[in-house]
Amino acid sequence: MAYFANVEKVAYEGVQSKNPYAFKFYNPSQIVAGKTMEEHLRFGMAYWHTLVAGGSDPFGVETASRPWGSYTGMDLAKARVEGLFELMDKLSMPYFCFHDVDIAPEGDSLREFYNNIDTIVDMIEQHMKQTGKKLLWNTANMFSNPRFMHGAASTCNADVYAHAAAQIKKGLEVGKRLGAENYVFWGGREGYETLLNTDYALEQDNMGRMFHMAVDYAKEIGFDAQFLIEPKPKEPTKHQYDFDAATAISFLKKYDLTDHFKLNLEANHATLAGHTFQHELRVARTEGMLGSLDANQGDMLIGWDTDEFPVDLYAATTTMYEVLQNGGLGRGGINFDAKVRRPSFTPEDLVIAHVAGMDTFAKGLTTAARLLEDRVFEDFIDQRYSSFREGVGADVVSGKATLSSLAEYALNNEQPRQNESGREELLKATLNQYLVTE
Ligand code: XUL
Ligand code: CO
Repeated sequence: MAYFANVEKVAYEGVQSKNPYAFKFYNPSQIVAGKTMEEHLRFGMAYWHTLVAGGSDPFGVETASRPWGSYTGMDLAKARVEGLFELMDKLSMPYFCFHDVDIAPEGDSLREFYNNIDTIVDMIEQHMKQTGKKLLWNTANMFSNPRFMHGAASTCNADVYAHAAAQIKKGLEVGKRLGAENYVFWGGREGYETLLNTDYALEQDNMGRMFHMAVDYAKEIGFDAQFLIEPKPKEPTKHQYDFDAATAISFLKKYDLTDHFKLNLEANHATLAGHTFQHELRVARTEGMLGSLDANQGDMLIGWDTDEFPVDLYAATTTMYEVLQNGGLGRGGINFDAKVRRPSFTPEDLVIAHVAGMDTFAKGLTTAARLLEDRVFEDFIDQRYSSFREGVGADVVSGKATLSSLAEYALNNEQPRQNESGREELLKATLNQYLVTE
């Protein structure tokens, strides 16, 4: 059955098109910097926002009208699978991502949940075979159910810890069966509300233990996906342990997990941590830890994780600049962890929103590729740090310099080299020029 019967398959029509159901910039087969756009961008659809979310917010109930809205229970779960594959086909979206609870109802017991998952995974597997669509990543939702009120891998309740382990175990089996490229951990409740009741050290150690158990089990069953941690500083907890890229990397180093994990970075999480998305990508790629992206954006005027579809060309350009510098995303991709606004309640809005997001990143990619090709920032940066390629600077870089040798140099250096302008405004204006020209 067709849920989006009045929407044709979205085609690339170019920047002059006025058709809301056409790509203006995303032309999957177009070659950019040696690869097709499709190969660079590896777009993914987020099951929880697009198939499950209904538009509720802390102040109001659901508003969304969805073609599968009349179903309940397992029938609803099955209808959503049909909706997913139809939407992915219409949007030429190659990948999707889900939490266990997105695809199947939890039922009354863990056993029932496992059974429900198996039924839906059978169906998803069939559709994947027929359509060639792929699973970018799956994960376990260990934050919605009330049992996780104190955390999952960082809970104070060992039985809840065991339940979390059971969900992860099943998630890894599902990932293996569906050939997932990655497996994600986002610790929504892994953090604290107050340190007055918290054993911080035990909670951190227990999280480290859970990740090692996941690595061991994946090895045991031959699941070779890339593991990813998705940092976020807060919300729902006041303080989330995987605060940002730097904190998550330091955690992974402490628990000897860097060989098995990279990061899944999300734009709105970066801004909640007081960083740009580019900052988070730069930190991760510098450490060889850039895994995958959750594409969305927050709102300057609202302080929470609004998960808006990304339409900011500037941010998309600086993001794709980092991705290109990283040599691509490897097994990662660009997952639209984004939801339509509450008043954008029609099924058509789901299509329009993805078109907007995909176009934004396609344009970000082409602009970033041109900036790199012309070495706009690279030549400037090379020149800016040139004093570290000769004389005393070269001694610092090679490790030859000591505090004493540098002090002696400074004492004898009567005319130090003058500082030069950082030219921030010029660089930003140049980026603007690249954004508005082809
Ligand atoms: C929540 C969030 C999650 C993760 C997966 O802010 O981003 O949806 O992406 O659990
Ligand atoms: Co996310």
